[in-house]
Amino acid sequence: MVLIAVGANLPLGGQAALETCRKVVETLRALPGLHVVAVSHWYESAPVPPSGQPPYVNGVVRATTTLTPDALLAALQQIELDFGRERSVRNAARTLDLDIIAFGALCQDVSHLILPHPRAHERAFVLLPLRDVMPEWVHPATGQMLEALLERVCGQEIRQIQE
Ligand code: PH2
Ligand code: MG
Ligand code: MG
Repeated sequence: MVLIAVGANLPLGGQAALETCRKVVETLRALPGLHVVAVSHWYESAPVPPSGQPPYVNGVVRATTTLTPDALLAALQQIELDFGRERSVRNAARTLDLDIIAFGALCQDVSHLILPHPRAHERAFVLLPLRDVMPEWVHPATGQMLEALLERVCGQEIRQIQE
């Protein structure tokens, strides 16, 4: 079981961020070695930390995979590039961000890929869509249940986009 966070806050050509997020799910469905099991609703929130950037569209995809964590990361980074991602400073606005939130119960602290994602547990824009696809999720490193983590981020402003 792998959980992939999808985020975007810049249009790609004439394509709005929400449309990019929907399209990337189709790209993930076509990725060899990845089997998409569930896709969350889409959510809109202000950038964290606050900045003058456009709001983000976020969601979470639940999948199974035969890829290794590194191979999956490489595939996701290639998809980001295919969707116009340009890397500049940290937290810069982006046309697409794909983050591995968790790879089964794997806990690793390797600099290029920390698992589970080191900030996932403190972000409503990850935890709310995660609940859509895996309400029974338990944080592999701390043993905290998703509901407990959600209580701690309930002050963060976020809204579900009506589809
Ligand atoms: N991603 C970030 C930084 N800040 N804020 C929101 N609301 N959504 C994101 O996906 C996001 C962010 C770095 O990847
Ligand atoms: Mg990110
Ligand atoms: Mg990222």
